Amino acid sequence: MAAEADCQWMRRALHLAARSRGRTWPNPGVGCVIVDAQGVLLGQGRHRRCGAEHAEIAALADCRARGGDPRGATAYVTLAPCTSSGRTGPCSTALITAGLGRVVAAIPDPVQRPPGDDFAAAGIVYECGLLAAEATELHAGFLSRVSQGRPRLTAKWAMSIDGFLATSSGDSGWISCPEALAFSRRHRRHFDAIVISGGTARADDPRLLASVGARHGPWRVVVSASARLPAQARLLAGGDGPPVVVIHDHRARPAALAGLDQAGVRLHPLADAHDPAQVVKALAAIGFNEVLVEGGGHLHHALLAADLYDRIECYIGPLTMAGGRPVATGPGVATVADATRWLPDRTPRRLGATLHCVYRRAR
Ligand code: AOF
Ligand code: ZN
Repeated sequence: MAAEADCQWMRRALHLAARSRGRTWPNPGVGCVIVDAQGVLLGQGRHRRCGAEHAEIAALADCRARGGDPRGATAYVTLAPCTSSGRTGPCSTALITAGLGRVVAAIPDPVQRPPGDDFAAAGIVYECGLLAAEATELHAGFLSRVSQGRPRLTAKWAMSIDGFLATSSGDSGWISCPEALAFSRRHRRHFDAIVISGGTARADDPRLLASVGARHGPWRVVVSASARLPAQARLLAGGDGPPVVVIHDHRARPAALAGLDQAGVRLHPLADAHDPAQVVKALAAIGFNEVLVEGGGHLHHALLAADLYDRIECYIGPLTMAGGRPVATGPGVATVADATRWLPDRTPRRLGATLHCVYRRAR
């Protein structure tokens, strides 16, 4: 049984790490806390963006800035310290040089050589596995991309009680209430990228921003084989929001591609942009760890049918349509036995008159 104090400090490191969600891709948003033998916090830090110092280095710097001495202290890290030099130096070496007495990691880093031998040689006690389930959830996108070559994929849709995304004529405004709209917009900032289909881009003309006028935030990705986006699309307007990527294929006309290129769009060609596996691979190749797919029905159908979603965030608005455009447009399974099973992730939350339900794929 892990000591309660150890759990508390690791929880603090996890909270710090959670603040980096959506900001560090392709890197994981790691958190680190340094505590002395008396149980006094000496310093804390987190990885804030790709290319910036790692969590351990930030925590050591914080410790020194507060006039603390990390010698003999314990470092709690949400992911095992790195042992190689990438954009920054190995954190294992920095911790050894700083003279720490003990390092506690929540989970191993699958792309790094484990630091245990280096720590042992330096006389540092090293433990890995504290609050592993929580850290695995927090770093799930990074772990999925580096271990399986795909980001963690979350589907998001707002539907009527009777299961429609839009009316038969395509009207989808105000299915949920203002509280739910505000929540779901802010919630976008926890993701590295927001993905929609070309059809949704043309029909709804969304900006896909995490807040009004946001310069930073998730990249905006449109999957459109033909790369057809109206020149006046709000996604392209202004040019000061987060980058826009269009994933397309040979069906795209050169003139359409040239127009997008001129508008500053990053073009990502595929052999077949209708193949969901290729799209997901492309998202991983760009470096996204956590991706939110906001529709529409054809894209949801393709990804559901290929069992490529890991999570679903479903908003149920307080209305019925008695028909309309379904969440997934396409042939479904033949029998209930063939249906895909999902685990409710938490108690549904009420946002005004809207229910927010989260499901996790039972893999
Ligand atoms: C850590 N602490 O805070 C993070 C780690 O290119 P670099 O130098 O930023 O290294 C990126 C790799 O470092 C990344 O792939 C992952 O394995 C690890 N991330 N490691 O010790 C941190 N963010
Ligand atoms: Zn590191």
